[in-house]
Amino acid sequence: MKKVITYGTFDLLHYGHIRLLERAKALGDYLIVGVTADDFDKTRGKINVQQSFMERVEGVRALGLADEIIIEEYEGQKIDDINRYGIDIFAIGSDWKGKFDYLCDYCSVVYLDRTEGVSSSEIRTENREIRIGVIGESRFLKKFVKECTYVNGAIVVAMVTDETSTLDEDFSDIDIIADSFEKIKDFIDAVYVISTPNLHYEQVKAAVNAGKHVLCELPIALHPDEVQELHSLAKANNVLLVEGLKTAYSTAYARMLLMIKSGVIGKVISVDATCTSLREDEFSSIENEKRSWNSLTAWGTVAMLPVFQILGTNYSNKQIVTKYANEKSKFDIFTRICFTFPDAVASIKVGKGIKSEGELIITGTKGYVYVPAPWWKTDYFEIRYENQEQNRRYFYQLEGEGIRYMIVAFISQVSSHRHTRYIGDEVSMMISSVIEDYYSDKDVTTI
Ligand code: C2G
Repeated sequence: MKKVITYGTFDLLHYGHIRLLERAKALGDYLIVGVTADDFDKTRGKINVQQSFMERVEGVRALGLADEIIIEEYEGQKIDDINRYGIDIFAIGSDWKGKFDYLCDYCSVVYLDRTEGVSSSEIRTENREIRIGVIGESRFLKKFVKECTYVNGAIVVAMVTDETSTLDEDFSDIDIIADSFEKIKDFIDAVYVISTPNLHYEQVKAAVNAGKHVLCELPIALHPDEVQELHSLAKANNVLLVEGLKTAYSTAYARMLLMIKSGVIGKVISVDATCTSLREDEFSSIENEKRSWNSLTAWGTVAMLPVFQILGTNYSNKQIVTKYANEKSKFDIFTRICFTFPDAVASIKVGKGIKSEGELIITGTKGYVYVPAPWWKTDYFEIRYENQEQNRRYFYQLEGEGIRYMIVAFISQVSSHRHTRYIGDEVSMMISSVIEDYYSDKDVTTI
């Protein structure tokens, strides 16, 4: 009996896949199809896969061509499979020509002509092309605009900025560059907001009222009641208002939260997060400082994320210690906040204008989680115990600092019209509430 094996993601199964499987089957008597696991696809840069693993397997199974379906989970597995299943022929589409010649040592390798004119990527793009308008300062928008080019179905078609005359070539593919939202609103389905936080409320409100979906960097607004109002408004207008903060969308960060929730370090007693950077911008006036991202809005939002996601939002008291660049502008070059919860504590240390080790440590009754600097670009973490032999290390691929995953999540939520909360409303509101307290000098000591 001649055994044939082939592999693929088989997302949104189409004619090209079917023809490939038919021809692979015809090469022998028994066909094994390896369907790639979600994690394996992510590590090889395929992050836009739309269907779940089970849906993809079901698609292949329903065709009735595979005699056996297996999961492809790791690099190098093909050699293992060929040996284990006694494979005679490895077949794959011609887009992989040459890439699998190394398997010739184990079985014969056949490249089958790829079917032209059809692909999962095209289907994904056709299904859900979301036209995005971006709002904010160009230096922050650069990365977002670039990352959109890697995400099927996300196209940046418009931009709102004050810098219309000084934009560089990174923005040359954007059709409409305007100085107000009114001028772009008829050409877009959604907006991404990364303007300075004092502008978020008005901008998000305008977008939501115009029926646009919104991805807005935290804080969504400077007051928690405004955040709540915007969420209600989004609901009433039947659009999505999604909290943006790249860390929350990284696989490693999400896995770390799940592990902690499942009790691997016991009961969490303390969450300690540090995020700092030096000031890259020179402020010409207090007015400019007032309008810019200070330590608390730029870094505090990031550092508070694991605190509230792990310990919840019901802290009983907090102390904010801050050092202003200038008291009038309330631009803090350094802020430390200690939170006390009923049975745990947390501290965040953030700064724009100081430098420290940007690590995250989560202390538990059985062990602790250590995420090395820069922890907010989470791709790696360790679970450490008293007995070092039990220590575990985890690594997950992170593309585009996590921004890419945030865009993928946003696009798929918009096209399925389902709000999957990576950052809960209560976390978002609590972050705004701490920022509100800071601006109203509540629980604040200055140094
Ligand atoms: N295919 C094809 N014609 C198309 C599209 C895809 O012949 N128009 C083939 C591919 O060449 C591949 C199979 O269908 O052999 C599955 O395609 P994908 O789902 O895109 O999977 P791919 O990323 O090619 O995965 O390590 C190798 C991978 O497992 C193959």
